[in-house]
Amino acid sequence: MRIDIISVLPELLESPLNHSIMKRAREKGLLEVHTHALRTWAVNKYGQVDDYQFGGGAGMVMMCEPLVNAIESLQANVQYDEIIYLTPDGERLSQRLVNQLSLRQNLMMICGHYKGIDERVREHFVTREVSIGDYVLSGGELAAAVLTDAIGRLLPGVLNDETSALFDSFQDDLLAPPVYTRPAEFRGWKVPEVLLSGDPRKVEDWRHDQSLARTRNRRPDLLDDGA
Ligand code: 6GU
Repeated sequence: MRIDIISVLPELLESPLNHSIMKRAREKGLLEVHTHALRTWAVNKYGQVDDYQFGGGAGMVMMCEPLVNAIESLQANVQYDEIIYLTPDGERLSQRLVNQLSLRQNLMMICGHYKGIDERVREHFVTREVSIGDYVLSGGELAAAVLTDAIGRLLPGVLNDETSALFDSFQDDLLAPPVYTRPAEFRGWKVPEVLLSGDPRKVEDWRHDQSLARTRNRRPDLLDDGA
């Protein structure tokens, strides 16, 4: 999978995508992430990429021309399956959407800043708009890093134990069960007996019960309608 990300602050994207699982995925060539500084396509020598909004009001808007030049120059080399604009008014990100996007070959992501990007770019180039939750970030970069991480870890060969993503919270609309490691007793606090039993059937049943109970308690909305 190849992901190209257009941003006014590409440095913000690098660190989260250069450690741990994402670092390994990139080193193995399973995930190719290219970040692009929008200023490369600025309209003047001052590096301008934003301007005042028509109609007045506080806040700058990211201009059409730099964005469209950036998009089209990337499109000259790669056929993108989706051009995703990260924006708080987009579709709320879910594991379902992450799963879908992980099946694509080439994704482009556009990070908004200030008041966002000129609406005409959304109309004529963007194919999907994604928000990572109902709160406002100062820019789309952290959201793009979140989306890239969530997608990247699903790519075949990225996780060591390929089955382990199957047990993630949300992968089947259930939260993950509690986990423990050594020692079996710490300050008198014991690990549940069943996990030491060596009986895989019992362990599996216990984990499923715990998942259900945890979901019922914390996120009943996940059980209600299967949505
Ligand atoms: Cl994608 N962008 C910004 N700026 N804020 C957000 C977001 C995106 N998703 C949630 N909040």
